[in-house]
Amino acid sequence: MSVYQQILENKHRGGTQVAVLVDPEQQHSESFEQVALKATESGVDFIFVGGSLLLADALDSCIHILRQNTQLPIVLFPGSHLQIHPEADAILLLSLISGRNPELLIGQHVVAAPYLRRSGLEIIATGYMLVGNENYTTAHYISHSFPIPGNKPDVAACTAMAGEMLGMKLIYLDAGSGAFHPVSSEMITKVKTAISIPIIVGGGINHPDKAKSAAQAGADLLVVGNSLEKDLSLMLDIVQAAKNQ
Ligand code: 1GP
Repeated sequence: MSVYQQILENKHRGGTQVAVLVDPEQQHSESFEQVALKATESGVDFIFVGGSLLLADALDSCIHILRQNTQLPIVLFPGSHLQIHPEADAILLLSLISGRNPELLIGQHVVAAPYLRRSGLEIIATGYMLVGNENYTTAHYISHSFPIPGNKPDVAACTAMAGEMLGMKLIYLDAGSGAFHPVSSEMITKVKTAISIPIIVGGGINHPDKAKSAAQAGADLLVVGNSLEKDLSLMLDIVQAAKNQ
């Protein structure tokens, strides 16, 4: 079954799935193995791979190690067109619809399109929305875009509606990696009621209570990265908190 089909079927069942985000550049290669094993035993649904920077060109070895240690689908969450790897299962083709930077709305996609076509990857068009009031996060800085203010759920809902009307298959609400405040429940619920495609929520989900709140608010898929880089033992509790809603 395709990755998108799995996300859709879960949404129809009313559940919340969990993806663990692995940043190939921020972790040591031994930890890829640990993440893969822990994710499998904890009931995680997907492994996302991606990050903002290319420091050590570790994408290739990261994907190989993950593959050797888990059967979970590996989904690229690329920081740029340089983070495409044909041995993943799928790629979130992100268009930064919260921003007005043409390179991230369509520019890099044009450069990547022929390569993506040849790669055989499952391509999932995703309306990507940065959200938050915090001073520059890495994502905001790198993307040259302003996030949607965290206290403006109507702006987020209208942006998500436009994304769905333009044909996006997923909406990703992201407070940015390591965000102090995750996307609010109010904003998740408002977006949820405005669209019918699945909603991914990430950024700052570093405690089971935050996972529970986002799941209760209507997130179809939670992405957890930073907190697990610091403490892998959180994984099971976060997965259970998300799924028991
Ligand atoms: C960031 O949504 C992801 O783009 C995950 O965020 O690293 O804060 O979990 P964290």
